Amino acid sequence: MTPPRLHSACPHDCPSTCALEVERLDDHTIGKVYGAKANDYTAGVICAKVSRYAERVHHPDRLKQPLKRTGEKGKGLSAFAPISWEHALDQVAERFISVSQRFGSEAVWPYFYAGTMGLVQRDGIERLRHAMKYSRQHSTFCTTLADAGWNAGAGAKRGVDPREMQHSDLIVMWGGNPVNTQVNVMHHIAQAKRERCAKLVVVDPYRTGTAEKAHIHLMLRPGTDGALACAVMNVLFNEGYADRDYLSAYTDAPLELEQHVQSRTPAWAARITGLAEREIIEFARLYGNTAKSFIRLGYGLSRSRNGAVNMHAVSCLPAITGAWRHLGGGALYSNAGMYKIDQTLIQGLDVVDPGTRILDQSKIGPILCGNGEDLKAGPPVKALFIQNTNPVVVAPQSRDVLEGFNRDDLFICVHEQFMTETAAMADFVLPATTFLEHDDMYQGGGHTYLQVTKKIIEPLAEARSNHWLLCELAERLGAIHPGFKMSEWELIEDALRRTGLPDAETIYQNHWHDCSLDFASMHYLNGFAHSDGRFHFKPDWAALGHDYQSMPQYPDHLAIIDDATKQHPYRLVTAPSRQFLNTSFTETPSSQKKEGRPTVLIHPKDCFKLGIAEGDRVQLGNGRGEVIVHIRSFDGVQPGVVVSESIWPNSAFEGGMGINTLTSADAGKPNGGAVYHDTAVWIRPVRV
Ligand SMILES: Nc1nc2c(c(=O)[nH]1)N[C@H]1C(S)=C(S)[C@@H](COP(=O)(O)OP(=O)(O)OC[C@H]3O[C@@H](n4cnc5c(=O)[nH]c(N)nc54)[C@H](O)[C@@H]3O)O[C@H]1N2
Ligand SMILES: Nc1nc2c(c(=O)[nH]1)N[C@H]1C(S)=C(S)[C@@H](COP(=O)(O)OP(=O)(O)OC[C@H]3O[C@@H](n4cnc5c(=O)[nH]c(N)nc54)[C@H](O)[C@@H]3O)O[C@H]1N2
Ligand code: SF4
Ligand SMILES: [Mo]
Repeated sequence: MTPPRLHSACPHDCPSTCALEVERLDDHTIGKVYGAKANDYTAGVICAKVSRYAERVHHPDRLKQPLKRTGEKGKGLSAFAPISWEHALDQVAERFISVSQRFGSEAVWPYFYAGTMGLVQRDGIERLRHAMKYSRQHSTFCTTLADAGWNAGAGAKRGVDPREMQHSDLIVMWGGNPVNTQVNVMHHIAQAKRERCAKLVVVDPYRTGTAEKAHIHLMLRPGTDGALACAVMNVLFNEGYADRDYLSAYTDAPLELEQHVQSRTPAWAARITGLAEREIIEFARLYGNTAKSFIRLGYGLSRSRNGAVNMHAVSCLPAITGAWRHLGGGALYSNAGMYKIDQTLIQGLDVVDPGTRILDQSKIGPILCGNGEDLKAGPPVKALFIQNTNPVVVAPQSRDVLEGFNRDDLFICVHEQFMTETAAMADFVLPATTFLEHDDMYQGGGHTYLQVTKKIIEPLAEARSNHWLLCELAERLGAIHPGFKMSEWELIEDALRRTGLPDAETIYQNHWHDCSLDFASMHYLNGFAHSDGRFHFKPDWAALGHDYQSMPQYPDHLAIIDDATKQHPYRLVTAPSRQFLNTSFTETPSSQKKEGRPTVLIHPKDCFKLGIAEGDRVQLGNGRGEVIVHIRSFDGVQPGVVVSESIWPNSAFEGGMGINTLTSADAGKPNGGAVYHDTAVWIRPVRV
């Protein structure tokens, strides 16, 4: 008998938020996981790592019971002893209370990210924070720079429906690598190629799996997309590709922009990007000649100090050619701003104290090391409560992060599915459910569907959901909010009701709800989302963040990146690997095996210069530290640029320091944001 397939949604931090069908073998066991064929975005395509999810959810290393540390930090399971939930909860709550009493409530910092994208399980921690006046979090790992750059021009975080790609004649994948990071985009691209002979252009510093499938690969130096985009604008204006009617109807300052980009010639951009002038002109003409051109923006171009400027510059292109007018034309960065789910009860937005300080997530290293500026003149952080993230590995400036986590006076509680390197530093480690073991709802940034899911199997052993844990802690801490008395399902129902969407059971029964807007709105044909209804070539950066002073008035190359120098001659990109999802799946043997080992891709000319060959070990370093990796000689990158696919656990590296030892906690402009692909390093051979 074939096992029943139940509907679910992938909870991982991936724009695809695939609609899933999960084989249920019994109350505790799943079989294979499939992409839902009936969903016209997922279209039956999901990544390999999630199709073998049984390997992760039934992994022998899943955490099964609450643990209290009895041995050294960082040693893993052997340094912990089991404890009952009752005792663990009481002791954790007692510590939060005593820390608050001694140092003020802001000395407790609930810290989270998007290990699950479920709105209830991911964001519920905000309710505890706000109810207790704990320090707030500026969530800067991922979207902050891209959001600022996109919103600067278009004014709202939404774009063209990705299903329109099948009507596009040109798809430009700019700063994203969907073969690794959202594989079903490739399905839609393949369809457009097959049915319309659509062309694919990829803009990426290295020859990714996506770039291998492209007609044109613009292999630029990282952090230089603003220059490339300006030169494309120069050609569009000067060779007659600008849609003058569209510009005057829909944009703020087209004549000024045209004037401004006159000096941003292809030759100028060639010097900055390392591309040939001819390549830039050829791409600009192709783009200018194609009405139905779809720019799919990834995050890669935003993960630099100047990332928001780069993002904004690229987003100007369809506003010059008027591509927005056409079916299959325009641009998409994310549709997350389209759903507008009212999360008042989930996040406790009704009890926010605007006086509590906000700490930058990406600066967790400097913050824990007591850097006054980053602490915003408040008390030191004395207690961390962590859900859905693994900062010891993923946050920049690992040396500081580790120094901070090693503080004897810092109390740490981590709620996790696995003994991550962050959990291994904790005083208490509490076992968490997976998406298959709890209810939630999900909105897809890379598409237009909202999904509501129910648990498919029973929680493993004593694993409990984020929501359950928050309610238990709230009771012991005296946190008052109606959300702590509701079930996950009731919170979902409340949010949907407030938003004016169909009820939870209806969406669950239908598997998903399409939240796309009408064609005119998705294409901003009724105006862009600024008060003047126009696309802004001249962004109001001051409205988007406090650090705007040195930002350019028009799209440009903002030369504030960690550029190569004599001391640090190589530019390092730490792009996502295919088999890991951030650090999730680093625990599954099949993913480990396919990824091999921490590696850096180096151009053959640089290998020659350094006197190294395929398989050798090198040390990469800068002022923040050093790491040791194996090399692969690879000609799909410019000399002077190196790429290390991430994010391996620190322990996978010889010497135990991982790739984020090298990345900086500097905040991108204007509103912060981590700069993971903006790092200059030196390289030295490791001689045996
Ligand atoms: N060098 C480098 N560093 C990077 C990046 C890069 O490109 N290069 N990318 C950055 C980006 S974009 C991001 S978003 C961050 C992400 O970094 P993380 O937030 O650490 O990423 P994840 O692996 O998605 O999730 C973290 C953990 O959440 C746990 N988890 C999942 N579901 C649940 C749940 O329901 N409850 C609980 N309690 N835990 C759960 C998982 O077991 C996992 O260990 O990394 C950043 N770091
Ligand atoms: N398999 C897998 N899937 C994932 C993840 C993962 O780690 N592994 N992470 C998930 C998360 S949290 C996120 S946010 C998304 C991220 O998904 P993407 O947007 O695809 O990822 P990025 O980290 O932005 O890197 C994408 C590409 O940008 C390129 N890039 C780096 N710097 C620049 C630049 O300056 N300009 C340009 N044009 N390109 C540049 C990199 O080389 C890389 O190929 O993927 C999600 N999906
Ligand atoms: S592609 Fe992304 S959303 Fe889809 S199954 Fe894989 S990780 Fe999940
Ligand atoms: Mo991310």
